[in-house]
Amino acid sequence: MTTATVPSATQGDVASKPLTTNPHLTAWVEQMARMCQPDRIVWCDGSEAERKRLTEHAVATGTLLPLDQKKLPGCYLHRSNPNDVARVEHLTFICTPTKDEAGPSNNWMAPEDAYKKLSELYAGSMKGRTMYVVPYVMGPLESPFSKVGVELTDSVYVALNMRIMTRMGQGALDRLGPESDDFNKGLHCTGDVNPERRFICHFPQDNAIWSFGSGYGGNALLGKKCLALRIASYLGRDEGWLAEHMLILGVESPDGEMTYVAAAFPSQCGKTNFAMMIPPKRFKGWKVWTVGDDIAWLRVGDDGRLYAVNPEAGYFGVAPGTSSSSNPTALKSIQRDTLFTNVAMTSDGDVWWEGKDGDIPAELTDWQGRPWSRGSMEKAAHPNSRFTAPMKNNPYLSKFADDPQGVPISAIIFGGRRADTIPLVLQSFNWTHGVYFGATMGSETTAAATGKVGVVRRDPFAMLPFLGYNMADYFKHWLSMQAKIQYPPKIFLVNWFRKDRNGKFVWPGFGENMRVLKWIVDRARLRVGGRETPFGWVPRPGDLDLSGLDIPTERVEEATHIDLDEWRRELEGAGEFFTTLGANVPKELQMQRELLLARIESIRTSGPQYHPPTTT
Ligand code: GTP
Ligand code: SPV
Ligand code: MN
Repeated sequence: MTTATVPSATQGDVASKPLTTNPHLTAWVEQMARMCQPDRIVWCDGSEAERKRLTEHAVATGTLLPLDQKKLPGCYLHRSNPNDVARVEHLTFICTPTKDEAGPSNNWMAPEDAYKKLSELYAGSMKGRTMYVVPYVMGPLESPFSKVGVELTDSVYVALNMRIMTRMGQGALDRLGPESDDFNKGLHCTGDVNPERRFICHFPQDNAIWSFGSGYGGNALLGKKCLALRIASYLGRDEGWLAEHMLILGVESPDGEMTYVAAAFPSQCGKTNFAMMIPPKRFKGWKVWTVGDDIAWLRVGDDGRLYAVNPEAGYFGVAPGTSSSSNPTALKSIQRDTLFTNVAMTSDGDVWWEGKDGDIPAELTDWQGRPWSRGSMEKAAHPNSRFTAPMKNNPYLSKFADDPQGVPISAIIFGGRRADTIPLVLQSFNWTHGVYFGATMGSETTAAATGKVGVVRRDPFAMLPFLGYNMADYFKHWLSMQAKIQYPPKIFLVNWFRKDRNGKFVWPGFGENMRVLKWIVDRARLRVGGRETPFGWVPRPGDLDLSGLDIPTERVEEATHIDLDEWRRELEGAGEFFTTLGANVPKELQMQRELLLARIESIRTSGPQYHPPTTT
């Protein structure tokens, strides 16, 4: 192991005594420490004094660079290893006893093989380093649905990020109590940040996560994708609830009526932006309140409605494209106590990224710490550069963001990044058809994961990289939820990313998505019309409020257009995808697909010329 580059302890990094007497926790920490052999163990209590200490240590050792503390108080920049800038789906494993349990859409390793392989990597890997013990809760501290986790990490950056993203510290230990062994055991070691020696392994049966060789985002902040989605989805199947890659928002009408909506879009496809939307002028008096921007835990309440809780306490948001016109709420949320990762820096200690407001600075330091000048062909900020901001910073944080029961959901929205085929908005005919929307979602790949960008792939429920068990069983689980929900949310499909012949987005998106959201809310409340198409309900002309929208009618038509040939290809693609998932894909979804295909055929063979619906 390379100890030469490892920083030595500073004052802020001195060993501490266990903050609990819980024998399960202390024994596990000792066992992991025997394997990793850190020089010292630091238990995190989540206090302000601790934040200060750890931050000073991170600055002293070069892990964090202070930004202009007058302009951006409490804000720091971190630069990750350039080979470690995104999630690594090909190195992420679900380690269930059988391969079939993980299913064909996941990478699988036998648990004993994974433990053995990673034990060898962990052995002595924290020599010369500190092991931080980071206790945390996913979900509000008082919620009966929340889950306790403990992450052992050699990264002070991870400890500081977990402090923002979760309820971290003494509160988690108090919640766990002196005797319970009901906590997720997360072990994270940055190792030598070698992609050849990088593994993110999940052991759902053991409620354990072992991550080695990456210090970035979802690979390293184990409460987020690893626990709150992969492990939680597995628990949800057994316990009758859903862990989803969804934002949660509340939309308030001028007369104070609140409607809650959850929406699943794949990584870098607009969740944070939608969750923080500022409605355009035309929608004076309307407000959108953020409950969550990435993850939703959905359960059926005693009143038969579906309730959503955001298990996180902060935003790990995409920086590029964030501006006062696209997302002013995010901009306000990152003015203080925010950690920036892989963005560019100005000479006066401010942050910068492509798509930020104002003139492009003439000179910058790029995300790798190199000088950068305007006009350079290279991006100054990495496309997956991020901010980590406390949700408390959000001026439009819902007052129910901390509610132990969550908020009642009236509509579920699925959406992807699709240059063609998928219209601006479509409502499903029923729950099964809505589950079909989710199960067959397609989206272009983005910089959130390593690999090629811009390739359309099936990403069911935006959960392809985040599901902790077999995809076909997950579809079944979604279908089975209908029987449990007395008042099921209405289900919609949206696409903000349709392009014209010149490759330009046809729909303006961002705040203008309020027009679509308004129709969705009104449909969910059964008070606006729609037109039936073979593939779902769409707004009739006049149903979408387009007043004040400064784009030609043809653009709206292009955005809402339904093309039978494109849909036939879409349905064929979905069929091929189902085949890859094995024989267990629920019959309801197979038949749904066949029904839709048959509708196209009957229009083609017997009907008059099909008139695609227009919304204008
Ligand atoms: P993850 O954090 O990776 O899960 O991403 P996310 O789903 O929260 O996506 P986010 O809101 O950060 O948006 C990702 C990218 O899509 C940013 O570059 C946005 O500027 C862009 N984007 C978001 N909403 C819209 C939209 O309505 N239209 C267009 N054209 N782009 C959008
Ligand atoms: C995503 O990729 O969906 C993210 C970022 O939200 S990460 O935490 O890295 O998974
Ligand atoms: Mn995400």
